[in-house]
Amino acid sequence: MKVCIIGQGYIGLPTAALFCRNHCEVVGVDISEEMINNLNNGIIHIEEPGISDIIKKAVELEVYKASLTPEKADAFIITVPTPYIVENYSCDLSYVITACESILPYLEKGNTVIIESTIAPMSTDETIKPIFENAGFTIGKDLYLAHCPERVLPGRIIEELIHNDRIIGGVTPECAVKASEVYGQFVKGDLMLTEAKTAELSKCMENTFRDVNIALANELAKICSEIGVNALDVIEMANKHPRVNLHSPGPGVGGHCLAIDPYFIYAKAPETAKIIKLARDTNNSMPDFVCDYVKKIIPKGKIALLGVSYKGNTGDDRESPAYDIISKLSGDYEIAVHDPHIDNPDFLSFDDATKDADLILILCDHDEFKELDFSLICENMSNPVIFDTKNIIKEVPSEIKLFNYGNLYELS
Ligand code: SAJ
Repeated sequence: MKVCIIGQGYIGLPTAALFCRNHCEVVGVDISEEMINNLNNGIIHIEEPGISDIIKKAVELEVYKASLTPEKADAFIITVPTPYIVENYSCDLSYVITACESILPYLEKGNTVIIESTIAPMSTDETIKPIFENAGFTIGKDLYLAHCPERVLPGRIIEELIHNDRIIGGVTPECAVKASEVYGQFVKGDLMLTEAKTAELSKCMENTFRDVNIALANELAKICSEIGVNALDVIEMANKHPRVNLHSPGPGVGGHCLAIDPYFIYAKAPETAKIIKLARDTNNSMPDFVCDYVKKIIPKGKIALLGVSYKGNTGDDRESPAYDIISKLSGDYEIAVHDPHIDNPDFLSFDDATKDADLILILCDHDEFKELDFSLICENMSNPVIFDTKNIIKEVPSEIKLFNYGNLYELS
């Protein structure tokens, strides 16, 4: 099978790798010339275990090729970003539409087209299907169109792409069958065949479920800091109940999924999707909450800010609440950023960031931050204080003062 994948990012490239490893030929298309050149030399641009080796080998064996333009293939998979439109929170389909239009000259009867990008409910039927119908195809008869959302966790993408169950939302039942044959090349999880609109809403709801639960944990952290209870203990105790799973509070919710997908549902039913919108607002309010407590801990001085990735052990900083926190604090404080997973000339080493700092502010749970060099901290800081918004520091020596969501009420 030959597969043409439009978009060689966090999902498109690992997906390409797995097709290659399972004896398919892949053309990976992207708009970035630099990325294409690198990929054709086996150099990848994402930090994700396992992918680099597969792509290197696939380039050598000439089963993977990156290109600026699509080619004829049996299946076309669209994995381009879908941001939200700031004014009305709706799903910005412009990249998906452009990608669909870009494959039109290469499409042949019998091909399968799959949209993997997360899209708002009804997008496939109302917006994407007409692009192909207007080009003369009859969907379900001579072209097969489906929405098959990805549902993988950064850091475990290869593992999850293979083993997670997969939603296959066909525009017609025939489309779902054809799309399932494509994923049958490498997916070992169940392939669940359904309608496109069901697939769209299921995907958005998965991330909304998590966003709402995180909002609940964040609201609990705020309540506890107000009334004088240890929020972390509450979560630990409550989670001993067999049917309770309180999530973890943090500095806010980042990433390209949880921070965006709930808006796609909200935009479709703004009068009804009240919990969904409130959860987004609560999570968006966390940078302010963090900044308020930073101000209570130190009114001015130097902050060593650890971690700007949106989640631990990735170099992905999309929608990271850290940037909001940096911009809110930088007027009043000297901010020294350290993030071992992000290549940025403005970021400092741990030693330089903490030198003469008044506060260490932890915003991300990278493994490197779980075991900090406390003796270096005591050497570098005259009055060492840590504010750990991710609850990753379990114990500190007596010379260091630790704040986390368990004891913020001491500052109220
Ligand atoms: N976070 C918290 N508290 C928690 C859990 C997470 O504050 O208890 C924060 C994280 O720090 C991060 C954000 O939420 O800023 C999102 O992290 P995440 O690990 O929950 O989610 P993503 O965006 O990396 O991946 C999600 C996953 N969805 C679900 O778990 C329902 C993944 O399976 C999806 O494939 C992915 O979104 C996607 O592509 O949609």
